[in-house]
Amino acid sequence: MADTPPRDVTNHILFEIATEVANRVGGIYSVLKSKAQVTTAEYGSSYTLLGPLNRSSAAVEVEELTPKDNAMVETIKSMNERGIKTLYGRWLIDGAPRVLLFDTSTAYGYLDEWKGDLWSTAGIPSPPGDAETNEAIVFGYLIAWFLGEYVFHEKRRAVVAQFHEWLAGVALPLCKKRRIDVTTIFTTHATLLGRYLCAGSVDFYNNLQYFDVDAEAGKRGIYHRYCIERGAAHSADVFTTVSHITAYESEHLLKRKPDGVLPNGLNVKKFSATHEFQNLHQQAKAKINDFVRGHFYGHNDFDPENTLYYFTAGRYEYRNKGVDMFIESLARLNHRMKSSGSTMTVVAFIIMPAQTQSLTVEALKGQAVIKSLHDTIKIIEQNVGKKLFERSIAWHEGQELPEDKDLISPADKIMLRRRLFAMKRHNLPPIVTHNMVNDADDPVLNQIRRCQLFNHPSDRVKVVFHPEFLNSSNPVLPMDYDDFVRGTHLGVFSSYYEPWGYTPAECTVMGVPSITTNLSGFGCYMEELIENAQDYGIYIVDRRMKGVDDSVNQLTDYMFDFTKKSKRQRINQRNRTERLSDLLDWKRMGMEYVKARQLALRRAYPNAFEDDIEPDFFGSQDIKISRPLSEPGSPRDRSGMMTPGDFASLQEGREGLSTEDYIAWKLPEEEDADDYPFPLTL
Ligand code: G6P
Ligand code: 1S3
Repeated sequence: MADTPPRDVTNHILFEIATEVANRVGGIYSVLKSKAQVTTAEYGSSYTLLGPLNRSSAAVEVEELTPKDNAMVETIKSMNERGIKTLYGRWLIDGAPRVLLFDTSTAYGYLDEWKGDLWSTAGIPSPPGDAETNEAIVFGYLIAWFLGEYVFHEKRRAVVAQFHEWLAGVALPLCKKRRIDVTTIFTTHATLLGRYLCAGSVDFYNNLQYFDVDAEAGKRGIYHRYCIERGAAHSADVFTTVSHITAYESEHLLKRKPDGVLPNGLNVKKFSATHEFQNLHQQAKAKINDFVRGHFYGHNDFDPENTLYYFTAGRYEYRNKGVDMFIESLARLNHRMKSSGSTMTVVAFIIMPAQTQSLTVEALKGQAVIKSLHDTIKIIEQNVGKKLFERSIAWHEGQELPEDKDLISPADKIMLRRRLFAMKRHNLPPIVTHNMVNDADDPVLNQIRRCQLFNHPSDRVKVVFHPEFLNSSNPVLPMDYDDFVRGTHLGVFSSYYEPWGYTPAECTVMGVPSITTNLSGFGCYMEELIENAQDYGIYIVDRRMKGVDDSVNQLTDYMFDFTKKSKRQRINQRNRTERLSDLLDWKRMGMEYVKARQLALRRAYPNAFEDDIEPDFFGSQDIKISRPLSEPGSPRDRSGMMTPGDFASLQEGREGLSTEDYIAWKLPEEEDADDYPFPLTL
């Protein structure tokens, strides 16, 4: 056989494969979308995302293009000729990466053949009736087909293919079996078994090494899915997860120790001055105030100035996302605030989509009565102003000043009285804003019932369950999620199973303090990086070493202490929280992706590298961010890469990429220290 020249690893091509490309389902969409900017800055047109075609979301998210790269043109042509429909285009997001979407419905004719092949080549079964798995198989075979053809046409440059999550993982064993000349990375954002086991009532973390994984998967009817996930993890050249805690879980449940951790970043947009985001908080809070006035009509006996908004949000996984613990802690907080005579009120929001029928009449009525009251008072205000003005211009020297008697006309008084009567209420303000499909069995509602958090006037903690994602066209709470988060005071995410956790990370970049746990990837990451995370508004509940009751008490303590902060302290803390946002920027986090790709290239093409010793790409570097700079004795000169691994990128010499593309993180300079005269915690 004639020697083929080695593939060019320096100038390689990158494909990222996932089911959430230009198709919002969950967390992976956030990862791909927010990361796009740094990846296109690095790769330009050498980067393409591959996903299944969802026509309705692609219609708004993707602009069709004609491919220019010859291998891409030839590969698409050949697949199209065999009946596979595709859409090639630009994803309309920051960075505008190229995407190639496969219409899986055009490949179902091959399903039975592929299922048989999957069994004979990889030993992975695929029982009938599992539509999600069928879709994963069809997509996986299309991807393997695409990659095989692509490297046939592109013989010069190396190809890195990074797969996200089991749903995109079927192609991995196929690439290996077919010896397709690509190097692969598999990144898992959770494990199937982990999610299932945690949602039940097992002591997950203490038993990780003892689970009989095949039996547990079988008991839950997910053995075939588990095989795909495990097959993907074992077939990839490089296997990674999103956090150390999920790495540990993967080692035991998928039986392969990950090569590295690729934490999730965000596309951080910085404000030039802190007052800008503080003003946004104030504006967004005013909108939440409007909602609260309507929702609690007839019971607005708490002062908005002394009211704090706490919230939790996410996918409705009651136990995994720690909603059980949150509600229990709210009940204890209520008790603590009552017994200490607190003058504060906490309104706690739970934003988690559940099955609903419609908004409740009560929720709609609440907003309507307050709007009518508002409109009526506006009319009265105008009438009063007009009358006062007329009396004033008729005033002569020597007369008494225009009197305020009868400024409100009898008709206006009647109108006002009607509005006040409409606000009379014989029931308590509702807990939930929607009619639930399964009200009696809903775990959140049942926990609220058990804890008797019924929005009684004497309660210092009020609860609002909004079982639908937020959006600005909602008639009851018309706000987009980001605006809502900005207007709150504290995010609470007491998760039991949370491989990463975007929700607290989003709070941080918006300058909103949050509570998370040391069972979440984000919590562990921040705990490792910041010496005294609480000073920065990052509170971490210990759910690892403490018993449940102690963890609940710790969460209650955090929430209670927060109610004791002065407004000034809250403002200062928000400034500190926001200053951490560079820490979560993809410009830093993306570094771990660079390392994973380098490792994959080294493993597939060792001869292309001069030194044959694989560097420890992901070895950890123990640098901590110290106390806030306003605290005595804190260093001002600390800087460094500070990602979980040290930077040893081999891409340095590559055209188009320099270390400058990825910022070295440096704690921003503290503003005038006089701005922070108070100790942070009481
Ligand atoms: C921001 C605004 C201030 C406002 C404050 C309220 O900092 O710039 O004008 O007073 O928010 O903070 P609070 O924690 O009470 O919502
Ligand atoms: C997963 O989504 P989830 O909410 O089911 O992936 C996310 C992105 O990596 C991650 O943030 C989250 O913790 C995982 O759980």
